[in-house]
Amino acid sequence: MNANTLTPELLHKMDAYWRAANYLSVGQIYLYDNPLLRRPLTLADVKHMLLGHWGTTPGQNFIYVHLNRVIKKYDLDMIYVSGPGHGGPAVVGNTYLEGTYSEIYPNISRDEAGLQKLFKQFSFPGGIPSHASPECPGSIHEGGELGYSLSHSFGAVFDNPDLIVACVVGDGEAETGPLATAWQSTKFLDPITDGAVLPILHLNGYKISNPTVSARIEREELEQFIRGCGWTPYFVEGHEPEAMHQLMAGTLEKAIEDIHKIQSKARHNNDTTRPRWPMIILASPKGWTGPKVVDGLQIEGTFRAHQVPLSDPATHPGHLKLLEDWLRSYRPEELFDARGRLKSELAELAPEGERRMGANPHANGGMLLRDLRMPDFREYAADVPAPGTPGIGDTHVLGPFLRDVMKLNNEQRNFRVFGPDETLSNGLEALFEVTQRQWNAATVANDEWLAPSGRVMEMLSEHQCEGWLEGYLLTGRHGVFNCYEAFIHIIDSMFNQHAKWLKVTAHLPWRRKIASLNYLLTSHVWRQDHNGFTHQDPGFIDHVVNKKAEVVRVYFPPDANCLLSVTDHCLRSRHYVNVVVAGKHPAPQWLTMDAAVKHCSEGIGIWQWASNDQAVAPDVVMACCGDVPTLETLAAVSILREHLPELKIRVVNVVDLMKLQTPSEHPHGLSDADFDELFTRDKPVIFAYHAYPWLIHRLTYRRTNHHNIHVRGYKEEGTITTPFDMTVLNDLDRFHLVMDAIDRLPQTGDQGIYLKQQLKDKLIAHKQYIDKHGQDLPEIRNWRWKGESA
Ligand SMILES: Cc1ncc(C[n+]2csc(CCOP(=O)(O)OP(=O)(O)O)c2C)c(N)n1
Repeated sequence: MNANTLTPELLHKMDAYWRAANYLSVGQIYLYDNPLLRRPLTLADVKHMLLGHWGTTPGQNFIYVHLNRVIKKYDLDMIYVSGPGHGGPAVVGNTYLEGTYSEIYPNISRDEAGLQKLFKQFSFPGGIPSHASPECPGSIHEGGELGYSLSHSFGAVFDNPDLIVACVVGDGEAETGPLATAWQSTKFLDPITDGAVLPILHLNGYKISNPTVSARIEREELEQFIRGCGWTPYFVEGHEPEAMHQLMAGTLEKAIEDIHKIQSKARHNNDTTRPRWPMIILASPKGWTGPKVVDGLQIEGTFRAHQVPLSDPATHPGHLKLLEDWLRSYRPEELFDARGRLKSELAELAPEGERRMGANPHANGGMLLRDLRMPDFREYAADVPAPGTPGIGDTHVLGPFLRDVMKLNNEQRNFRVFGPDETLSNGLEALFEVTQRQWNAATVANDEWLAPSGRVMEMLSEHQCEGWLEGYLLTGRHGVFNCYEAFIHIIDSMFNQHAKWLKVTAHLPWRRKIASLNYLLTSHVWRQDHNGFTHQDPGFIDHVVNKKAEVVRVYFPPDANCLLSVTDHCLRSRHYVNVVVAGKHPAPQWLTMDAAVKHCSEGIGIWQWASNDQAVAPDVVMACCGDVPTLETLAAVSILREHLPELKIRVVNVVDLMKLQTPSEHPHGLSDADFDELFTRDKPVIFAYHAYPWLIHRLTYRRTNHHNIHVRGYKEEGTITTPFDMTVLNDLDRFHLVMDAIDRLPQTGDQGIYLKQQLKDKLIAHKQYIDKHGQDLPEIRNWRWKGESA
């Protein structure tokens, strides 16, 4: 690498800029006042609670100043993703130095008063978090939970051919499962239509109190690992600033030029051969430029530099002087002018306008968000001449609608479908009529629907699907994640982080709203006939509803027309996480499209055509939520109505789960009066629910009639068995539902007792039949709703 990339003058200035960023970082962690050290440091100038992570910060400051230079030199459209986002002082400090911070937060002005506030607010009550949090301009990745930086970065560059994401990967972070797999993302990147990710593995050697694996294997082994993942690694290693600046500058130029060469070769020759993308391994001391030795212990270059290297001087008096020496070592008087503003000859090193990484619109994706062009979902309706009409499988009906969303937005290139190798299995085969799976590794005869450019993203890593989609949404595009219901749990924690991001950004006026994160969960718990227990887990819903009501929505469309209506709504929505649970197997259809639109708009309602309590108060409410519970409930209602015709039954179907909560808990919540009207104040409610039953209690515990709500759902009884037997194992089947009703309706008297006996016998007959024939009884398989029409 050229050791003279930088002129001495430029090197000197860049080093000064780096010192300024380091100074601001230490200031943020420690200082309450006296931001320019105009007077000797006193105890009163130091914060009481010292929080933050120093160790990663100087390395990230170093990277940032060097990225600024190449952005200017090559006029790059670049954003910065901080994997070890706990190094918040680096991104906050750098966006302050480049001016974006004060533009967004004028109170944090570019002068001494602003500096004082910048320092004080960091990790301070009422201030900002210590990570690259949503409050930080230029950030699409908080980095609090490690592991997702590279996936987010790839999501950001899909369909952004001119964008480069500089992604700092912590060497500790690199040990996480999601990150370790994310290196493979290059096999899913089209060099023509997508941008580039430049990973910078920050090999500072340590995590919180351990060495990192990458740092303690032979350099050659590390190099081979990275090469094995398809990248060309460039090492920048050392600790002596001058040499490191030259090395980093030369290496970055090489990497950017490699990227440009790859892209222009691909774009000019229409050559999509999978390139070896460059990446950088920056090996620098942890806590670089910080205190070397404190109280006899080595700090710089060890794990001890991870958080705050010096303790509270109130309890460690000697540390006050060490802190002052440390701060003064950056020579702030050379960096800031009399007003406390970064000197102009240094400030001019930063890019200008939207080329500043803190001001790049890609990092505030809502600014770039364009509405999807939407087909009319009504045109994809399943024909439902009467309730109970057999259907082909609800997701198979949805497929053509998604296909046409894809087609209509092909030109805008802002819609993708993500999934871990299940798009076909989940019934969305229609997508492949208009697009392919994006795939940039080898193909052989008999492969299907693989192409360098495609809009279906399938890697067998739920983490990548989630991370890519999040990155895609955060940079202003739209998408759907289709997944087996049981395995969506793999990304529980990623969902958490995204939901937190949405909650915080919803209240930051300068952050524009982004498209919702849409999950289509199918191949669900009730229809895992051949996969069995491992594939039966509807618990993601319980997890999701823990999150802020303003952010989460959960939908259980009972049939295909409802699924179309709900999906249309979700794709148009903003800044939510929408969870839609739907079946893919042939199942009865209940509502015409008109009825479905009304039902889904209300989210919950009485199915009048299935009820017979129009003239008088009901004796029992049969409620259902989910496609299979709806089927079993209607079958139960038909048994009740045939055998106990006097009984007045009301059927309530729930599409929007959040309707069950009170409006004080969720904006969709039904008022108490409306809830009482549907569920009565005092009649038994038999509630058949798709997932774990206790959630319904959790959502309704404040309601008048809560003590009468009897819920059936999945209670962790599963195996490989017939569809109906799955419901029997969990007492959700029609026979149990009828027996539940009879138990709560003493007025059914002997008729009820006799019916119950018949149903118990039926359950035994069912078991005997499936044991012998391996399929459900004909009367179950062929059951059709014979009641009145919708
Ligand atoms: C998933 C996850 N596990 C654990 C932690 C706790 N944690 C915070 S920082 C850190 C070490 C990070 O090391 P590295 O990625 O190398 O960053 P750096 O050394 O640059 O700070 C750990 C384990 C976390 N934030 N996220």
